[in-house]
Amino acid sequence: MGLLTILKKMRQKEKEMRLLMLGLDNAGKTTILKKFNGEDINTISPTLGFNIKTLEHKGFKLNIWDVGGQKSLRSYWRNYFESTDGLIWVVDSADRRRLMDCKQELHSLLLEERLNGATLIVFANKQDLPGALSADEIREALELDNIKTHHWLILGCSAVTGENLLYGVNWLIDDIASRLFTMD
Ligand SMILES: Nc1nc2c(ncn2[C@@H]2O[C@H](COP(=O)(O)OP(=O)(O)OP(=O)(O)O)[C@@H](O)[C@H]2O)c(=O)[nH]1
Ligand SMILES: [Mg+2]
Repeated sequence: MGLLTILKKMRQKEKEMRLLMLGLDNAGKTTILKKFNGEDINTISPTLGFNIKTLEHKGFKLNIWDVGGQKSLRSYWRNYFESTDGLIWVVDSADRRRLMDCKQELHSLLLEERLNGATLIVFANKQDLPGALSADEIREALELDNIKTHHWLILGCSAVTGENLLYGVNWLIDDIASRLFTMD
């Protein structure tokens, strides 16, 4: 039995999943993570390294990695790719100016070999802001329909109101579970 198989079996037993949250700076990654975990969201500052949160949800142990998205930090993203089961791509839906940037960063991630098997959820965040583009508009701008290599879903959400966060995470872990744990 190869090492990878053994590692996979161990994770299967613990029902553990590794989720990686990425996106441009200011998208709302850290706010989403804190809101999802029931923490105060009023004292968040830009992430210069990463945050990791381990939480139990629906019988799974989720290890959620939230990595800073500033341009100078993006070259470090690759350090977090290994063993990623789910990619959470967070978009500031009101940041029209950087949508092309956002699209390019996402599509180059999807070419990464180490993210090959990962399920993708795109959170079109900040839907509570009046100027926010809808999830459909973000889907078009990011050309999500061209993605054939990964299971994906886009959802409008708000880290401030909490809208759709639970639904999105549930969809993500259901999709991952159907790939990883169907042999039980
Ligand atoms: N109105 C509104 N503001 C939000 C929402 N989510 C995040 N914000 C705000 O957006 C700003 C950036 O949020 P962060 O969670 O720090 O963003 P981030 O993606 O972690 O940014 P980096 O750590 O720099 O990569 C903060 O001022 C948040 O309060 C949202 O859903 N609605
Ligand atoms: Mg952050």
